[in-house]
Amino acid sequence: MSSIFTRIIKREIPAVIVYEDDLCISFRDIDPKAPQHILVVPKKEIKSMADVTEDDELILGHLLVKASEIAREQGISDSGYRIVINTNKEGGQTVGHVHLHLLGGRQMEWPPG
Ligand code: DGP
Repeated sequence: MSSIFTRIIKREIPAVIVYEDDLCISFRDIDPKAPQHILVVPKKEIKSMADVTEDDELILGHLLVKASEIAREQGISDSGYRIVINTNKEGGQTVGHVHLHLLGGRQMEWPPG
């Protein structure tokens, strides 16, 4: 069974897509936790950061580079933003397909909840 994010990649489920290339897709989170809340998702269906191997080095680096570019395009680069990767149950992960949250447009707090 494909993950919900793979279904977005295949256009089986609609999403507000902000970027896409051969390795990743980026779209607005359906339940935003900040004025800007964008997900950056590898097209390879890696379940979680706990499942990453050395083969994923290029993909994971790519996600971070694209998140930086998207933040610049969305105008939150200078003001600042947070990148989050929730991992497994105690990490708060709810979708079993690695994704990076790009959050911005408001002051972030530390420590996170
Ligand atoms: P996480 O809890 O870290 O696994 O984050 C999953 C995020 O995915 C959560 O913030 C809500 C978002 N999400 C779940 N289903 C959909 C969907 O169908 N479309 C979009 N755009 N976002 C989704």
